[in-house]
Amino acid sequence: MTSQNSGNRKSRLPEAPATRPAESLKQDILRHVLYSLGRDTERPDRQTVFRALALSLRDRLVEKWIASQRDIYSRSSKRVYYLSLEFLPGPFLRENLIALGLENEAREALTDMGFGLDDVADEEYEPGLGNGGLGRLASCYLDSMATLRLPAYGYGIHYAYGIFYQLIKEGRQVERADNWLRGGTHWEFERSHYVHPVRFYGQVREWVDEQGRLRHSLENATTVMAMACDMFIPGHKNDYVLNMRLWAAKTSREFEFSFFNTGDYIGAVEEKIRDENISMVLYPNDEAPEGKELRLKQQFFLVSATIQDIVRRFRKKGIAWDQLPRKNVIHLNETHPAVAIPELMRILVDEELLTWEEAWYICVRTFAYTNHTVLPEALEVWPEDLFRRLLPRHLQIIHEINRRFLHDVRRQFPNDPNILGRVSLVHEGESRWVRMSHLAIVGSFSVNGVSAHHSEILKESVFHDFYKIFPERFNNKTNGITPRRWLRQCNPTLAWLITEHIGPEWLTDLAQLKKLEPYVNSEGFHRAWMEVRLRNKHKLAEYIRDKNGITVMPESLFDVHVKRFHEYKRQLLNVLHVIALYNRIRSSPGSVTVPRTYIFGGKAAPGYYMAKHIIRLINSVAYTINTDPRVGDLLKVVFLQNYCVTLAERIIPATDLSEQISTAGMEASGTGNMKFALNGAITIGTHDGANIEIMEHVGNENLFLFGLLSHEVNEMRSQGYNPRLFYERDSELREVLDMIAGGFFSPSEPHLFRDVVESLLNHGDRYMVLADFRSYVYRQQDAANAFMDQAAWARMSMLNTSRMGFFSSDRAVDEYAKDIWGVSGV
Ligand code: CJB
Repeated sequence: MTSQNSGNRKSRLPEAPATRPAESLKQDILRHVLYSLGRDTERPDRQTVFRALALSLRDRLVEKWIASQRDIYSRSSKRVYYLSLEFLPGPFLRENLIALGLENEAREALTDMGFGLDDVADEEYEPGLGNGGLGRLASCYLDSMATLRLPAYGYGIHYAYGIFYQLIKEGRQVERADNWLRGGTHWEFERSHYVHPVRFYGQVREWVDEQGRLRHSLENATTVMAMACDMFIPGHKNDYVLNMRLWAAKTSREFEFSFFNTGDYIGAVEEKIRDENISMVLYPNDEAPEGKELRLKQQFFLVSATIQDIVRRFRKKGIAWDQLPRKNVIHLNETHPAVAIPELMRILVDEELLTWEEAWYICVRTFAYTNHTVLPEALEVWPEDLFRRLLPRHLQIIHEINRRFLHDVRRQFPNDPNILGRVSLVHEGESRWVRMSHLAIVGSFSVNGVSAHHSEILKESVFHDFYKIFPERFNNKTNGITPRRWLRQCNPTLAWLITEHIGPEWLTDLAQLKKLEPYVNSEGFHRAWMEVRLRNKHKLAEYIRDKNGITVMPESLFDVHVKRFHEYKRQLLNVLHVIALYNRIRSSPGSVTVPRTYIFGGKAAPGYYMAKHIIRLINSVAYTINTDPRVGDLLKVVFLQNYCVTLAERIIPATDLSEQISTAGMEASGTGNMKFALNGAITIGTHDGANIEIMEHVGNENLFLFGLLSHEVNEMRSQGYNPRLFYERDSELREVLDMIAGGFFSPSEPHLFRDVVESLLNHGDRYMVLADFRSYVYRQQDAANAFMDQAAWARMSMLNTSRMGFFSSDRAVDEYAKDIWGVSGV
């Protein structure tokens, strides 16, 4: 039964301790309904049952967490601290049930109470504490660290508002605040006793102490408190649980009662609000930092609180500071937390009174940095003035790091004076900027990219000078995804089919999927495989009908492009091809034989005009095509609003063709590409990021690669790329662009999309859309032809899944653990 407001009347007040796990879970749920949520156990609604179930699981998680912590303490293991401004965990319920091995028990307990597990799970609203790939990767890695039993901690920010909720209204993206906490915090513990002061602004005072040492301290600083909120991340059925500690900003005023006694009550409250703003909202910009003061405050807030936590734990050991790197590694997820480097220096030098040399020796052996992007606009820089105002002592420390670093570089490269300006931590021009990637490289013992291709680009171009200076620091760690969420949880029937044939070991050893290969020639397995896939497509078709009112054919080719909207990800290239297909259907009926359903999803940064405009174009094209009777079932275009982890879990298992079509050289890795292929979708993609490695693993014949290679992109650019030539030479492309510019898809506003076409024809087509159009069209035709032979398609699909073992985040995290962190499982 799934009714909203009534449970089964068998629900009772808590009874004596039960013996069966399902019964004991049910008793716990009822206890939480009554004592934690204050509701009548006779008629809890579905949301209440969800929350009570979550609390019952939290009880089990906290017990295992305490045991895991004791284990780490008793072994005195080296610890890994993973610092990230973003985590995108997705809904927790199913993941936690699977990890705890309690799925069947929960189903039974809920059925007994008159509820369905799926309906209860649908009540969960996911915490959107990340923008996209980077935050989701951090969550996959925590899952793997827990499964590998690593002594690790995730550290981030407890944003009160996560990534905005996206609505599509009249074809446009509209942003709504994401109040993910409105339903309460059933998964976490607020630790009001774990608070650390974080100090900004003020002035540096220099003084000489009794021993004649030059000392620095910060005067007149503003203090904000960081309060820990802990969420638990269980390993897969291994009784091991990690902690993701997210800091929430609290005013220090609450801790200073005297403040209120001075009489300015309203002023005090205003200050409280200003302080607590720090953790109010996640910046919704993906790969284009906004450069706002509040963002730098957020970064330092995370860093300062975390380093204090790390130092507190280290101090308890009572060992010398030079042992810090032997006992701890601090991993920087992108440059966002890179101010941790001067912060640790400050503590060691200013507070612990180590010499600069001693402190630097410790720092450079403690930090490791992952770069996730080569987009020039995404490489973080901060105006030096802002830094000086907000973090005056840290800027001094950065200057001193830079002075010593440049001194060494000058000695190493006496004949290349220009190198100094290129590698300096401070860019000196009309205005001065602190370059966070340079700080991160100079202050870390390891610098890694996230796919083989990306790591080569770092060494050869973006950080080439640094590679010459510190060749031993550079390495690659190709990204991975957790198979627990991205197969077992999101595609339970396919997971079940796999387990039935090769056993369950693949869940923690994804290379085992290879064992599926003997079955690719079995007719029975083929049929079962395709039946599962078709069932998934039916479910997605239902969802599309419910949400968008569009009827799509489950048998059609589901061609899916879901990810953040960014010009380099080239959703525009995709829609140009959609329009070309539409024109073929109109001009020569019968020329398009494979019915397709195009599915788009993704958010654009609220201030990113072109990305939002492309969303609008897609929706306008969708409307024109879906309402044109000549098209019928041959072509449908759907934009699903508010793409997030929950929605990804619905879409990915139902996808036939996965669009991974970034301009070569621009997508560092991609992880969506892995999720689709793992679930048996075929990739159409460029030679970019991890696509290249996916190709190497699944075989060239099992995906559709097209387009320029990254060196061809560079050559074409340096030779003077002229997009107009492609327009003039290609009549099909010309027709498509003329339609957009001429208002075909916006008859009431004919000029609406003119600037989209302008960006391609008159503003240089920075992302080489026109240069890749023709080869994309050809490869799309290949994909359609392949889809017509369903047996061959099924084979490709199975081979994709069976050969994706390498892309497990367990493999990736294991490489980090062995090659960078120097830790092993407890
Ligand atoms: N990435 O999501 C982000 N945000 C950034 O600010 C920089 C990079 C993405 O990180 C993913 C995880 O490594 C990559 O797979 C993806 O290519 C990159 O764009």
